[in-house]
Amino acid sequence: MRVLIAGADGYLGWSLLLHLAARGHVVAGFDNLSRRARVREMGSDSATPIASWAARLPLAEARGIEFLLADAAGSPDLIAATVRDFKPDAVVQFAEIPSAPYSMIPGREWEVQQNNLASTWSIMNAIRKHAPDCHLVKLGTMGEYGTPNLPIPEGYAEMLVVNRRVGSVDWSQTDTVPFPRQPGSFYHASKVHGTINLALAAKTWGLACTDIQQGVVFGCETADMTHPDLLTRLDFDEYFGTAINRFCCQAVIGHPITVYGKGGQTRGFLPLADSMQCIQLILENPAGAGEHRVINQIESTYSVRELAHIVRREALNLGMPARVSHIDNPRDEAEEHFYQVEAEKLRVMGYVPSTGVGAEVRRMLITLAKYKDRIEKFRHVLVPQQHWSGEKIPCATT
Ligand code: USQ
Repeated sequence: MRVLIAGADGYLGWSLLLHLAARGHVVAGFDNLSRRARVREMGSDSATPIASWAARLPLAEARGIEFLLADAAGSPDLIAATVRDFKPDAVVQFAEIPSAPYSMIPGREWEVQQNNLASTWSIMNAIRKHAPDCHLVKLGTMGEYGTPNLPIPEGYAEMLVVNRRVGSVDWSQTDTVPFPRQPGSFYHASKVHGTINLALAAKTWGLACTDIQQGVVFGCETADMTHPDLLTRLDFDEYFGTAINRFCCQAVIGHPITVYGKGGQTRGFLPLADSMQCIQLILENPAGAGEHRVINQIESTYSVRELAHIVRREALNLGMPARVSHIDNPRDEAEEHFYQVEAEKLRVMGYVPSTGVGAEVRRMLITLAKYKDRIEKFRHVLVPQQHWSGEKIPCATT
């Protein structure tokens, strides 16, 4: 297969480039390097010492990968020309700003939405014009659904309106409709807007679209990262770091593991290697023309509190003095709630989880311990300050 990856320099993009190339696919990727710039602007860096763009070029070339500098949001003509010339069977859209906290910084809300909508828009148009049979795989998020008091299906659900009476007429009715989206940040809202555009592009232009509603990915390497130069980035600051990755970096330097609020917030999680396995399966089992296929991509669900204690346990077993601390929640979110997710489509395609969360956390702690000094240098980015209200004040321990 010929696969073009947008956002190829990021956490998932670089990993997927290596993963697909190692399995015989013809791969090209592009990126505008904005993730590197934004993390630096937030006063942090990747815990893993990733190769510079210039150093990644020959590494990619040696694996037959084409690697280009291009801004999906800002250069639609360049993206169209890239799709025209590369003739992909599939495009994977990762070229979005992935952070909920960043999207809640006053003045950055629109930057996130504009970037994320524009980048998907230029890719959709490039496919429509130059590769209408190409499969578009877009990374959405489980956070699009929010935390409803209902089981979460894969994208669409049968809805029954009951006891809807107008005068003496019973209007009770059933239909299959998109499951309600209730995003909790402007970032998550940008992903909902992307989903709506994708569904329309499938319906009206006939594009073959898969919308992945992915949970929180964790892990710092895959089997394809055979040399430290090939490592993907791993962020741990309050903006671009995510729960388990942050917890492991905290444990490695003896910083308290920061559970926000009560810690009953429950999410779907997935190791990095499994995310690669799932995307490969999705590419090898494409959506049909005109189909908007939604897939929930998680391995299992955990509360943040449970995860913090798993990281603590694994760290203590490795002799790291880890402890868990509850701090004021900077976010506006439910801290105890119902959470049940249907994630069957990938299992039907053959997804087999590769490892348990405890084993993966242990592996991460061992790898991250090598970069302890790098993480220590950025200790100050571990306690969150950015509140959903827009205020920026360090959160206190509860
Ligand atoms: N949390 C803590 N302590 C921390 C960091 C986070 O308790 O130090 C909590 C948060 O309050 C939240 C949960 O952990 O309840 C998840 O937060 P997160 O930062 O790991 O993930 P989130 O902001 O939801 O976003 C991440 C990725 C995003 C992806 C999403 C999947 O940044 O790109 O879309 O995970 S999901 O969470 O399912 O929406």
